Amino acid sequence: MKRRDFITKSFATAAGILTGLNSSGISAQPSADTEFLTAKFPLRTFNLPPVERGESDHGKQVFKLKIQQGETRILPDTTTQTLGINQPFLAPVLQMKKGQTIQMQVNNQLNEPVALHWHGMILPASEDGGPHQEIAPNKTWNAEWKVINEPSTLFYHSHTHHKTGVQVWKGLGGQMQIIDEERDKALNLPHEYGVDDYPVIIMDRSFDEAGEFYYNNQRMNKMQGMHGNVMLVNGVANSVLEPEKTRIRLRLHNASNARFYDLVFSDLRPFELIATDGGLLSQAITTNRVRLAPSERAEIIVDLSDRKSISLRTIKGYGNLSMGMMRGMDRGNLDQTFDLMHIDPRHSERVKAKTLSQLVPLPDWSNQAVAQTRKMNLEMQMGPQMMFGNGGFSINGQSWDMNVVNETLKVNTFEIWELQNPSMMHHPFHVHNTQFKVLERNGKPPLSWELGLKDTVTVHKDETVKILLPTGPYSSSSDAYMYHCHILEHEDAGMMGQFIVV
Ligand SMILES: [Cu+2]
Repeated sequence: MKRRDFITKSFATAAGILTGLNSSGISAQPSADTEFLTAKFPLRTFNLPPVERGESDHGKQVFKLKIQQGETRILPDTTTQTLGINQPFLAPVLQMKKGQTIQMQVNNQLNEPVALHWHGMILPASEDGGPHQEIAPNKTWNAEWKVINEPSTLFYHSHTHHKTGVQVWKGLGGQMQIIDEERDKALNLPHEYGVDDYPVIIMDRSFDEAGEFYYNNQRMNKMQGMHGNVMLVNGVANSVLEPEKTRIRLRLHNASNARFYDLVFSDLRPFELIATDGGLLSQAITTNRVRLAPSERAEIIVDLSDRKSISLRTIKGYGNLSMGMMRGMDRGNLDQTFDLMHIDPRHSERVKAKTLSQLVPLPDWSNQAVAQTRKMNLEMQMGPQMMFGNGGFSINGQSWDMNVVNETLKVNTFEIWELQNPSMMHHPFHVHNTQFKVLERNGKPPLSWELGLKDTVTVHKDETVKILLPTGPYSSSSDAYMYHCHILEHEDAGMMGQFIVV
């Protein structure tokens, strides 16, 4: 694309967002401000993030993580100021094994505080990296825990007080993988990183006329969450994966601030869904679509032995639009069909498709006593509070307060949480320190992509979702865990609470 052309379009984007509340800016018509730019970028090679496995030191695996500023060429013809961990933008994939004791040495080179959270991990609250564990500029925070999670694909990202959205947007997030090669070999699962096992970290970003990230979490962007018109996979737009083999595992990971994806391949080919947030399903599910809300992960196995080039695509219909009167606003931006990346297997080594049988049995909690049932009401209040400042979002009538512990759980028990959403939008609800089971969705069985263990579940508008949640083995009367909406602008605006486990 010509530079001038690009500047015009990206400027229109920013201008469209800025005028979002003016009557002149409200329009259901497709216009320049809803145009997706990714397809106009030159094709680039798939970016395989570097992998880090830590260094063994006195029985611990030590990871040294440096939070830093950088400059990155994301747009075709200019650079963008970015944030990253051990690299200018985004972060390495951290691989670890169940049973290892992990020490994360997190050094903050920014001139603002950062908290770094290990999303999906079961660990003591003091090590969790929530807003209470802020790292001051030039300081190092050591977090240490023994990995007791099952092998799974997890997420690490900024969780800084009122700054989670903007820091993740600029690049403070990456994928963690708890791996078990022997088990995967026995189960016939592709497991060689960058050979037949690839992270696919999906996010959208928008840019201003100077090519810098555009981020503004007020007004419509606060209500809908920040959406962008440039789609990135592992930090790169419009990329092509040429896998080494024709049978590949993709660790799909929605690392977007607010965008929901309904993922298919361009030829609607079926694939095997093998894992959700918390690890493997009891058996693979053959499907041709999977929906991912912000922070959700799904591992799939794709057979490319026909050597046809395909694209990974999100299809219109699952944008976060359930907003009654507001439905017309920004429709194009929130809900469109577009490609995320392409896969070209013409030169891949042919691997026979294999039928997957049973994977691993999920824990049977059907006879567990339920210690407590709680209701979580996810609320958005309309009015000036919603449009400006940090308020307007709450759970059970309370916006997040650093100094208020909302719930007290008993260690090593099970609870049922009933998540209710009377608001205008879907909310992906995340609970720290647990992998839970979705029991029912409006009295019906959970959807096919949420049959496994989960740490985030979407509560659609007007729905009630019941989850069964183990409270875990760690207790502390002083350190709290968070539960919150994973639309990061909603989290920052108060749709978050904290609990202690005693
Ligand atoms: Cu939300």
